[in-house]
Amino acid sequence: MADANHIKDGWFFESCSLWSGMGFALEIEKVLHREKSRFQQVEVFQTKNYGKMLALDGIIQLTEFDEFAYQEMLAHVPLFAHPFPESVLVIGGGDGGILREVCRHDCVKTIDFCEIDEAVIRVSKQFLPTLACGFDDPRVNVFIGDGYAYVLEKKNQYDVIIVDSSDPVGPGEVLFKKPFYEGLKAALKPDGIVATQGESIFLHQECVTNLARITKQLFVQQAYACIMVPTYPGGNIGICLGSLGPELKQPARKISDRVQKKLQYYTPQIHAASFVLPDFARRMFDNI
Ligand code: SPM
Repeated sequence: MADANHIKDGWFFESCSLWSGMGFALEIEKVLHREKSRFQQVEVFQTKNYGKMLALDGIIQLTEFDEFAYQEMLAHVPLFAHPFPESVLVIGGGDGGILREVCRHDCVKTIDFCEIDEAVIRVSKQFLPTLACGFDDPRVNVFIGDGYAYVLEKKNQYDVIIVDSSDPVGPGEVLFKKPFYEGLKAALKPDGIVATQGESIFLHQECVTNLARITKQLFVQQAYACIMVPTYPGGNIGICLGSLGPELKQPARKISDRVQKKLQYYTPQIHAASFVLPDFARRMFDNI
């Protein structure tokens, strides 16, 4: 967790034990919202150059400037890798950004959405309406509760599961462990795909290799994709994917012109390219 005093002289400073020895700062113009929910400190800032920013416990979750990169990739890589996803589960991501992207898929018939902290949804609806725009979609069923417990109750139900978690510190830590992944596997249909927030190949090598090891043990296919996101530490974040059937590194379906025109990051080309990793990372994964 970041230091509670993360604001100084009009700058928001993010630092965390997960990337110790470095920090990231954004100049802010205004605190738009601040509350202590049952689970965490929820804050929204107006930044000088990056639009609005959502922070949880002092860790940047997104800025309006580049949120599309993370949300589009975490949603569309698994969804386009699946030949016909009808039933989708999204865990976490109360800001609604992932949900917005999932809703773009007409073939998806039901979207179960489980978020532990109602405050994140409420605050995002108020301050980040361009992200929190999918909650009224009739296909969406919202559950407020613990994603870990939710997953363990589900069996053989979903074509795609997306886990938009915060970092593996505190309560979020269980979402990076093998029992959770066993639950995800059991909740998937026989050809299902799971995609989870996979941290950074530069900054969190132990966490990343551990996720890769778990998915390799449990799934038929395992892969890791990289996304450029300037406002995450190191400017990058990854997606850890596991598949019980479909090929992950190529889209299985064509994207319509109508959907493609609405996106800013995802293309079929970047889908494939995001799996081509720098050599140090390739070796890291080869050795697991
Ligand atoms: N829908 C957006 C929510 C963002 N969830 C992931 C946030 C991760 C924040 N920490 C980034 C650290 C990257 N190594």
